[in-house]
Amino acid sequence: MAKTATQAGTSKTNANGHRAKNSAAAKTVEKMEKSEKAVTDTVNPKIAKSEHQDRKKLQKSSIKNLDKELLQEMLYQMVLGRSFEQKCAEVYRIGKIGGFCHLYIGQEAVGVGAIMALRADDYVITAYRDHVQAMLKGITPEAVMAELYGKSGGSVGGKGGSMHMFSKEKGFFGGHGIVGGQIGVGTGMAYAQKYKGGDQVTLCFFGEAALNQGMFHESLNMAQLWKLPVIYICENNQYGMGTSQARAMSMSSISEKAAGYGMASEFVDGMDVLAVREATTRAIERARKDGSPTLLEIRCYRFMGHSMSDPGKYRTGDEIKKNQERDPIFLFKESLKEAKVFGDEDFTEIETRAKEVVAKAVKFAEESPFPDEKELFTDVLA
Ligand SMILES: Cc1ncc(C[n+]2csc(CCOP(=O)(O)OP(=O)(O)O)c2C)c(N)n1
Ligand SMILES: [Mg+2]
Repeated sequence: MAKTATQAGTSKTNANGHRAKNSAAAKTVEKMEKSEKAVTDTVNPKIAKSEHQDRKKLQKSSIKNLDKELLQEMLYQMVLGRSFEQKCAEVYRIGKIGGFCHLYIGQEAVGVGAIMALRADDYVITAYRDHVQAMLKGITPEAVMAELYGKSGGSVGGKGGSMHMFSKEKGFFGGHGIVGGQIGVGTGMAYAQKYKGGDQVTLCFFGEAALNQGMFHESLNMAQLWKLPVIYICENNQYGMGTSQARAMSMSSISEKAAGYGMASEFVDGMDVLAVREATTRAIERARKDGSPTLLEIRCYRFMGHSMSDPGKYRTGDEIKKNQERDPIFLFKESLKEAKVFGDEDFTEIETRAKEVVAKAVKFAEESPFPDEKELFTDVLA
């Protein structure tokens, strides 16, 4: 069952990251909590549809309190992330991008909701599914695409590729390929922030499969003990490569694992960008105030394979379709339209703008030269 923050003194919110504002909303929240199990269980398009409707109600009540420019930027960033990655898939298939390539399609609400709640001087670290998060932290689409192409204009000169976007200036510390490895590094980054005496925070993203690694448990223990300003974001897309969470983890409720370390935690619906933003904002406030860490379990679903080379034989088309009924971009657009914040022409403008940015990024990557041969032995650590 979904959990609210476990620490005394942390804010009391409902499990889905929205504060219940009236009794109708409270009832909807209750229903959502009951259906949490249904999100992951049997393939039932009817349930997916009713969850979509319930979630829309919550979004519409949150939208009323938010600035139109912010809403527009959130939608733009989600659409940009989606268009960018669709283009990645396209150019990967014609051999422009080599090596591993893990797409974020379906998970955009997690990155956008969480990273847009940060200040520019905060830090982010993540795993290899990193293109969209890198852009959200300020690395340009050109530099991300050129990195994917292995070109010198890339964020690390074309020597990192898809899994290793990085920018110290922007506070984006990778792009890591070792599952769970970044949890320890992220904890160290938060230690450095505290040591230096600022009030910056670190968002440390990882997949649910990383939780079975010792690194997760050791890091949470230290972060709580030493009060480190880190927000652990578990993007629970329900699969680690071809293995479902149910087959690999003895306990399904990830947010409850925080209780073992006396840490605050929340379960959040990762299809709802506003719920993600609200839950992350609460966690950030706690971290800035006295360094308290938080574990957020953000339940989502990846619409594409694990990587571009995944044959996808471990799940059915029906299951994917059911989850696509809850597409985070579609949901947010519908809520914005029904709340009369945006009309069709605004969506067209946003989509056109995103496509133009992606086209510019591809042009930049195509025209950027490959790294010089003399770069072969620079930045090499052995
Ligand atoms: C320590 C380690 N073990 C195994 C792998 C191989 N591997 C790469 S991705 C992956 C699955 C990780 O799934 P999850 O953490 O849920 O992230 P997702 O891909 O779903 O975003 C595995 C096992 C690895 N890279 N590192
Ligand atoms: Mg996963």
